[in-house]
Amino acid sequence: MTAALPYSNGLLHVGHIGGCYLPADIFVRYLRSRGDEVAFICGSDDHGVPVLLVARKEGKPPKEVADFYRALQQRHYEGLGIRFDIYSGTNTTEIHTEFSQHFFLRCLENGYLDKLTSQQLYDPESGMFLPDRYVEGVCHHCGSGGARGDQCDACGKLIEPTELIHPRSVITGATPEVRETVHWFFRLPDFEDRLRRWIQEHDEWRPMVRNFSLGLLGQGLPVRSITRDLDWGIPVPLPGDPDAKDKVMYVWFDAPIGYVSFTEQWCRRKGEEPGGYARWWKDPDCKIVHFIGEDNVIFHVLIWPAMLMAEGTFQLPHNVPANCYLNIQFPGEEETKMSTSRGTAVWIGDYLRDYPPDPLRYYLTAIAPERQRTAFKFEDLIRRNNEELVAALGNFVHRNVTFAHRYLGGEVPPRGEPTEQDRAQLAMVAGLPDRASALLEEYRFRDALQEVMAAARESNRYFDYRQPWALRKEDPSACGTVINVCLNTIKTLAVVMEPFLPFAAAKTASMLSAEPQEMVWSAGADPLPEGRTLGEPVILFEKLEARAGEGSPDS
Ligand code: B3M
Ligand code: ZN
Repeated sequence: MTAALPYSNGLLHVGHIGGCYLPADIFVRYLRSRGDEVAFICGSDDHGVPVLLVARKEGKPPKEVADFYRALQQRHYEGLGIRFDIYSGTNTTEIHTEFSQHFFLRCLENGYLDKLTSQQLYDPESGMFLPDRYVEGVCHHCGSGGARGDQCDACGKLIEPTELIHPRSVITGATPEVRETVHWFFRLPDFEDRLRRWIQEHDEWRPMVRNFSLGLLGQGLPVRSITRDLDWGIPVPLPGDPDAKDKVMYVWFDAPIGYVSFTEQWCRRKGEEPGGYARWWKDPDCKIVHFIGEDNVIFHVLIWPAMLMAEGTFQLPHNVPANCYLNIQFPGEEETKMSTSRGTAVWIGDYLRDYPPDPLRYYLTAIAPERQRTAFKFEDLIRRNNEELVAALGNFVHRNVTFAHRYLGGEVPPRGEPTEQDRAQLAMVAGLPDRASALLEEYRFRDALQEVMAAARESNRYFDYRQPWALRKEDPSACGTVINVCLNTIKTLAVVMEPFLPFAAAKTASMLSAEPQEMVWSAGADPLPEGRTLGEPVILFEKLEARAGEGSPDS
């Protein structure tokens, strides 16, 4: 399991988290609960122009910038309960250099790289070539302004920098000139047929992912230069070739290789012999899943699989569940793109200073842009926390655990002869893990969470209908049965909510005095032993209030 490697050039905001890190974490937690062996791999994308531009602005060496932001990113993931097995960085380990150079050389040996003299944009004022994001202009595909020299945000297509309309150097503002330089080009067109067949076989993939990629294939893929005139990146490993001097790999060439090199790094950290990565990347019993955002589809569904085919010994990804963009909407304003530079985002560090992680995980899943773009609204996060997490899920758990402590000696009461309502409730809950699984297996995280919440609401209705507070005097045995049914409901809810709300699930397990092996998916509907002593009741979700200014730009 991988989640896209964020550039180590800035802070994480809710758009990043909702886009791929949270769904990946949910899926990993679910698979582990189900008993699968999972490697959850991530780290920062340290190379290329994105980091160089920030280094320039901050007047620091790129390595210092990458190390700084990587450390903060790691802290923010941890704060949200997103638990990678390894969070590395493409500029942190020799292993990554070795793997990247191996891929480059294999692609070359296998005849998929051409060395060509090509025309590149050059900034006469700064005296340097302007690869990728060093140049901006109007997109030659769709005509939108603000297209960067690597990709257009508006249409998602790759940009050929020399074809940008009205190009402008990001460094000096100068109009670049075209100069010749030698680069290595990846023969992407050689893979068109294989890529098309492979994508067509996967009719279970999200329609956006398939349609976008098949659409690009329909227009024909270009050869892509995979080297750059920069001194920040993985060196081109051709010491005998004077043309390779001062060239590094294009950041999008070495970045996805990070998934593999970080896997190897993790295996060695666990004390395995070199080569441990192969069990994950080459054995068809292992399935590779890449969680990404919509702007990365082209790289993960076309270019990276083509690189894997060119290398020749790896398996292809099993699925590439991409989310669409998550926009943001501030009170009284239009919905807009989240943007670090314009300050239109909610940063994870800021959020975690004032609020607990589960409500954000909940809200980001509830509005996940799985099929189309959606918008983050801070006041909706607060409202849904209060109306849904507090009022439905938290309330159900709290009212039962406190009832058992107050009136039933803090134990799981015996289950007597169930009524029709008790039976219906038990059946509803017994089916919950399977209903949630079916949705999770299809990467429908939003719908799976709705199943959990629907079950919580129905359970509250059951409690209200059975009125255990009245039964306590009229029919103590029936009262015990209702609380027994409810405590078992809570157990199943905790198992099924764990991937989404891990902090609340852990608290719930301790209220039930449950051992870890009782809280796995397959044991989710197994009954709690009667007579077990419960843990102290704790509050799962606090009622939240928006702090003054929260949810406005730059608050
Ligand atoms: N660094 C993320 C981005 O486009 C990019 C992902 C690399 S995944 C191998 O912001
Ligand atoms: Zn465009």
